[in-house]
Amino acid sequence: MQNITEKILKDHLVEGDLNNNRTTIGIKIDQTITQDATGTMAYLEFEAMEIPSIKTDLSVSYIDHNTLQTDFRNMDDHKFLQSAAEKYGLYFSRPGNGICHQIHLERFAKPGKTLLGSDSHTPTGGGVGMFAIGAGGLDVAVAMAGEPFYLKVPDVINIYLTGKLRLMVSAKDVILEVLRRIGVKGGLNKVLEYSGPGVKTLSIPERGTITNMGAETGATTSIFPSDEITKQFLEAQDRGNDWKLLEPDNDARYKKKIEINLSELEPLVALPHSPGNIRKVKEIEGLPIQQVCIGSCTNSSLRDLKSVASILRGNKIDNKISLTISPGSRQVVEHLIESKEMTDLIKSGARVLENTCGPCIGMGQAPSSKAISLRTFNRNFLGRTGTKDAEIYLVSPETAAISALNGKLTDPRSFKGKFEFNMPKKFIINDNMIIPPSKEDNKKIELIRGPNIKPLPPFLPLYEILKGEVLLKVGDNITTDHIMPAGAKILPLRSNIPAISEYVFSVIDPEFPKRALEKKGGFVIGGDDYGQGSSREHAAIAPKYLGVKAIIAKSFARIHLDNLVNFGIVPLIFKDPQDYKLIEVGDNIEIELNDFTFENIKIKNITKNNSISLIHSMSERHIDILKAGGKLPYIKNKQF
Ligand code: MIC
Ligand code: SF4
Repeated sequence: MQNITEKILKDHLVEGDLNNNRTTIGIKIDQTITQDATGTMAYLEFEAMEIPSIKTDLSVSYIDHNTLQTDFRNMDDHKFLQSAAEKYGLYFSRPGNGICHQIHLERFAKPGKTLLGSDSHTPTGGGVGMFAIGAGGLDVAVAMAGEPFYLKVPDVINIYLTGKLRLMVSAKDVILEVLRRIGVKGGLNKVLEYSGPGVKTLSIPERGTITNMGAETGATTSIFPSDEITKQFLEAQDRGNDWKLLEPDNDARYKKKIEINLSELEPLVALPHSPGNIRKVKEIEGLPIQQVCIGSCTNSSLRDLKSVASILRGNKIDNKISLTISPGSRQVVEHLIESKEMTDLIKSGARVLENTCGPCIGMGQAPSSKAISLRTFNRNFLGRTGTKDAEIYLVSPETAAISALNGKLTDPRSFKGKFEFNMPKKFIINDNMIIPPSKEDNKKIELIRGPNIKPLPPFLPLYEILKGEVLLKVGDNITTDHIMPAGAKILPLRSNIPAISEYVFSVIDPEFPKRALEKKGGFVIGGDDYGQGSSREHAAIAPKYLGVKAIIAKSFARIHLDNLVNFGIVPLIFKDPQDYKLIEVGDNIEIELNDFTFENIKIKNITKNNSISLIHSMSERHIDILKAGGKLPYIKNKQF
């Protein structure tokens, strides 16, 4: 009576008790992925572990984020990453090949296997029944070294699908509906496992869209069964041998069941500035828009762009709209060229961009002041476009395409033209932009370090009494894009911690880095779900570099909590969330960790002469890592 999650976790369990969902388990990781914005740190960390080569079945280093090369820095990073792939035995997906999650689904993902990726949208692999988890770069580096990945035993939530999507309602609307129901922290320490008769009506790219954006619920991962449709997809990718049947047992048990009737769904939209802020498109139809961006790891598959081409065919976009399309991979592009659907896109006025993350991470295409940008992406956080006062609305490719024609937000069901497209029986396979692991003696291979690659700064061990000032107090739903913004200007600094730390919290309080350094560090007070969003460990490393000792919040997002611990910042929680009100910026406080037991700990507020009780949600392992001064020293002490 096992569900899919239990089956895969049981197969991969190396430590802990699967039946006790209050505990931490260690699982074997079969595959890893990194991308260039998190990869440089991950391979510097791997280097620090002094392991000659990776120990996973397969690891891939992708270049897809930092592809706008306005000076030497991004390409310095690419060269470093290529040399690291060669030295340590990884596949290397060259810049311009496509977005990591899209390519991984096409070329490498395998049902029943585990995947750890230094990117929060790694769960895209769940579309083919892979147990795919996002994590910080250091956790991925440690997995590449053959060590288990540790996670809380998740609660498995069954999303039971019935019915069939109606015309112009698509997979994006399914995941927006999930977000409408459970919100941006409804998935915390949970796996969203899909089943029911509706599953077989969804193709693999559609399933990938759903598991991809499951990340926005904070879920550990999302997963679909591996069935006949998965088999056909893998066969069409010339990977029939990678298929295996993976289904829940008939009497599988779940913690909770959420039923979604696909036939009843309508086009949905996520309003600024949270992917959990869902409305029906109908409710705000007519909203004037200035920009439409189609692409990202959520909606850049061949299925999605064929659908867009079908809507744009023979039509012209509105004169006031800038429409960009970033295909997910070269395979997608080659097909669109062969079928001439690329011509439909171009003739309509679309600006076809490189196959990368592009506008999704603010690598170009920043909208105009106060613009409304309609995007098929997964995140609409403040400032993420590169324009602070712009607003992002998240929609399906169908809603985006018809809205681009009309110059305003439009329910795609009003499209009167012919809407049809056919998927190929066999995909065009061309892996010439993926360099396989080198067969040469890797000891001789040197890592190429241009001036942009700076070594990891040394960090001080944790003290038993933490003292200092409250440097910043923020509200609920602070994302890693608030803590460590991305975009074309800041992303090139990802391999240079001292330089990138100058931008910590710059969207909220540009003076923060200066103040933190002047005060020799201190504390940050947060609200609910602090650190939601991306896996970027820079949102922990850079504050650590500035001297941040602890974050005291109402609750934390999973990946960010791991990252804080990995770099020696203590994540603490208000025992009574109301106490959040009792502490202000500038308060001088002390926290005694009580022999590092973390029991009965309190904030001693010297300025206000009061005390506040704290708790935490860390495992014993987390505490050991903190005591060791972070995960690198912890791993080194274990001397594996
Ligand atoms: C994102 O979508 O925010 C990113 C950029 O892909 C991040 C990773 C990063 O910050 O490098 C993510 O989702 O983990
Ligand atoms: Fe890239 Fe955007 Fe996907 Fe992140 S969410 S991996 S930036 S496409």
